[in-house]
Amino acid sequence: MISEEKFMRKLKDKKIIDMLKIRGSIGEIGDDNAGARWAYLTDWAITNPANFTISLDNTASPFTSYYEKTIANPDLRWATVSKKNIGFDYALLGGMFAGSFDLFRDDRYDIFISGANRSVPSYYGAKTTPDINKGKMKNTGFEFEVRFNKVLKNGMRFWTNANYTYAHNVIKLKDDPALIPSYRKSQGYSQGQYWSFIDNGFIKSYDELYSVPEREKDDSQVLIGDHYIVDFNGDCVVDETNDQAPYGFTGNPEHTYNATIGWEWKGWSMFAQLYGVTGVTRDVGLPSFNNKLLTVYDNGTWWNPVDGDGKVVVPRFTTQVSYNDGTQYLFDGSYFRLKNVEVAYTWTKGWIKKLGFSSLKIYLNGNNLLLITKMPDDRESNYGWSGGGGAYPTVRRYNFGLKLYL
Ligand SMILES: [Ca+2]
Repeated sequence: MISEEKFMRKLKDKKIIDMLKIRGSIGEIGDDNAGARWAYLTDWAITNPANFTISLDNTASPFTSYYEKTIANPDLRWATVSKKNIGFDYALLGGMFAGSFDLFRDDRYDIFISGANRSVPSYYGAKTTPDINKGKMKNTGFEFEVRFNKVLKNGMRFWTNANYTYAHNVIKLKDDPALIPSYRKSQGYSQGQYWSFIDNGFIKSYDELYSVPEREKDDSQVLIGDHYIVDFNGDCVVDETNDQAPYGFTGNPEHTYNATIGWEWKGWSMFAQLYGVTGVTRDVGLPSFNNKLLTVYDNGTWWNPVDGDGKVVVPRFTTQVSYNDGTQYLFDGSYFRLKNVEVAYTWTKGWIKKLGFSSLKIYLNGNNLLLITKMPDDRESNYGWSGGGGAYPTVRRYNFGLKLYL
């Protein structure tokens, strides 16, 4: 508590700094949310067929044969998170401003990687690869909060609560194959990073159609009006493994900001809450019927050969051409929202007292009144039904009501 120190006395007496506190913490926690239950035990199973044919006359062996179904890793343990945090709390100018600032860093290590996700050479002899604690991840960020409160001489009060959060994570180590190019590795990117085919607009003419890079799948079905998919690694063929590159951010916003602004005077009160996020990418597949047909979505105009314009690839009824998505369905998920607004009047004196109540509040409020975003629909996450299809849209609401307090 710096503000209690002697050298701060003057600033405190003059009501410049009311309170200033520095704090920090450091600690370790475990995370055991990983892996199969018996991964530390070797599991033997009966072969199929159970008795090998080992003799020259094709009769089965009288002995049951076993194979090592799961190779154990007896050293498996939980992942560890080392958490560090430093911050300060403050109050300034006689309580007019107050708030806090926090800087944090989490280092995760020994992250569980299942055998199926490990990179082992093709000549590895066993059927399954043992699980391992190997992954490393770094999560850093900061949080800033300001509260403002001012009461004027005539009793009018203004107040604000605002905060901003930044969080970013990086995979420091995962069991990526050593010789693949860096854009195909998880290492160096965030957990949940999107990978996508990269499009370079539309194929506009037959001349262009014949000159686009060949696709490994459905090449004969590519037509004018489809996406020109970039051959990212330059080997003259577009394929699933080599031509998807990191694109945009993850589904978790890196920047979150939130502010509530209010005003009160003689029974009247008003407040508005603003909320926004940036640094987020959303995969909105817009499926209708059984495919990404876009039939019921207003998602801009389809590409057309007349004016060579449009925003989305012309949908096909059943056969969507492979690798055609490009970045068409990956949206900048940033938004800015007027989340809540309320206007109210409260009676606390006079007739309301005579009726035997302590107060009466009449209010009109609304949720989600304004939204600024590049997204095709109003959603805050993709965590609904599967993949890009889910997420129930956010609703707009108006309420009018009264609250009577005894
Ligand atoms: Ca390629």
